[in-house]
Amino acid sequence: MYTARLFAALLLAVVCLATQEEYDNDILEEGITLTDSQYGSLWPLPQKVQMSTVVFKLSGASFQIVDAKESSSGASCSLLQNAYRRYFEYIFPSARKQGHVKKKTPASAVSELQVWITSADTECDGFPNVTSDESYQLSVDSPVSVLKASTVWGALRGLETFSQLVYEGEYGAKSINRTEISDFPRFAHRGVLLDTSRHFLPIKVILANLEAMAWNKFNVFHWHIVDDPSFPYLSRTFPQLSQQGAFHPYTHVYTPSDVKMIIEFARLRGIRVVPEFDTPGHTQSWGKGQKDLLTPCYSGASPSGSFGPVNPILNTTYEFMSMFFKEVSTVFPDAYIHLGGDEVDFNCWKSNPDIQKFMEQQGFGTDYSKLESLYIQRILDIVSSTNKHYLIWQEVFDNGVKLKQDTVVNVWIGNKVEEELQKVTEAGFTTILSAPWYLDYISYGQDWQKYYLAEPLGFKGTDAQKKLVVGGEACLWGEYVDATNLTPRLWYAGQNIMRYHPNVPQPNHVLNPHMLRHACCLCLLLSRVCTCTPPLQATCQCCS
Ligand code: CP6
Repeated sequence: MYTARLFAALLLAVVCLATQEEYDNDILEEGITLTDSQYGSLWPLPQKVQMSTVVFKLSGASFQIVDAKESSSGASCSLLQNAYRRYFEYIFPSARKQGHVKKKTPASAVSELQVWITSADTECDGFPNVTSDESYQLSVDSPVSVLKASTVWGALRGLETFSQLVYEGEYGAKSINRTEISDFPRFAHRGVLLDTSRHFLPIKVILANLEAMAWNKFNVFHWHIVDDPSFPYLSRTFPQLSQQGAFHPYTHVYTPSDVKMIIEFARLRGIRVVPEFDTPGHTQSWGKGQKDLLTPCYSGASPSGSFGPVNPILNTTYEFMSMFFKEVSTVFPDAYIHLGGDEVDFNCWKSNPDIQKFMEQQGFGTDYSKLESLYIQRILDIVSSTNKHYLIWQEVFDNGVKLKQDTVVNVWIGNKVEEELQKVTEAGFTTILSAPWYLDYISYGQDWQKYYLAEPLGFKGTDAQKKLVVGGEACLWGEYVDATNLTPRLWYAGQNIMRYHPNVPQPNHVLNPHMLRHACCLCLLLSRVCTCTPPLQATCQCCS
């Protein structure tokens, strides 16, 4: 059921990642206490909101989103022009296209939202990164509202906020209250992990997810693109990897142009795409198209026919990886590549006589984590030489691999999270937290409570250490997720979610128009028919 309740358990992650800790702005200019419902559509709640009871109308026939005269950005910035059109259509789903006939605007209406980019470098044609400035100031007034941001990235967040302020007043007229907002995200890295190996995810599902991420101000798509079950990444250098390793060599692959499209769709929404090529474990699918890449496991004195992690003792392994990551570094523009390094099973390495011999030569004894470290070290050097930074799962840090100072350690193991964050930041590494936000994991009970309560800065450490926590990620591992359930599982977890968190103002109308818009747009994107509960039927146009 795609209804307004679409907003997910995930939102909790937003609560933790993108909102302030305490709200003290509940007093209106006019001195009236603001009821929670007026904040109802603002998600995540901006840092500072001053909302008045003065209401302006907004008409699809006259309203437009335009560049402010003073703006350093203009008609040539297609990212913003695109966003103006998109947000206009969110606000007026069936009205004329933005920029056509202009009717006279009635008094007490907002006729324009002027978008003012203040920095000389608007970053319009660039890619967002971890230091991007996403702050903005929004002033909603009549007849002109102004959205001010130093770069396009802040403007995108501000447009989202503006659209969230619009609601349907009496007789369905679009309305917006006089409001002053200034906002910036609490954390720079607000990620969602999707796994396209356990189940192939069609492009439109990935795009729908990126759309939902933008609505919730998430800014990193961590693309766990390949893993044991399948290799859907179509490599130009090694096409046999997906030819042999994908679930289907033509229909269940991401071609270079697919990947390009996903990256551009994300960029237009201020979202980074960080690919993960997880090695040396989680690589069964790589072995199908790349002979001798994986370690042959032995049963007694002879090969058992099964394979383990990447073979770390062959030169050919590193020759292959050099060429592979050279390609990956050109296909994905983000400054970071996630190199995995998690859950390496040593049993196969232990069984293999060549590996045993190598261990002896290196003086590693029986400590296979040393072999793992040797492998990872070489991969890190290979990737550094392509001028990329890298992220790794926490085991790589735990095993004492020597890491470049700009490495980001991804903490995912659910127990001792605080201890781990303390250690990682004490060693001076930047970190992002993924535990406990495993939205694929459904227990018999309300998982979202613990998601809301998780606090990335809740460990003992200095201010300098806390600054190293750049954010977090909600993970949707793919074992039990495919195109049929991804969107509802990630973005919808029942209306009570919104009501639980103490920091989230409680909308007294949970089914507010903003959420409705989200639900409807998702319906359209997924070309699925959704059913709406009776109060919504009148307004939810895409629902039957
Ligand atoms: N796949 C890969 C996974 C997990 C990891 N790596 C995973 C396992 C259990 C939990 C969370 C994640 N499914 N490649 C670990 C990062 Cl609880």
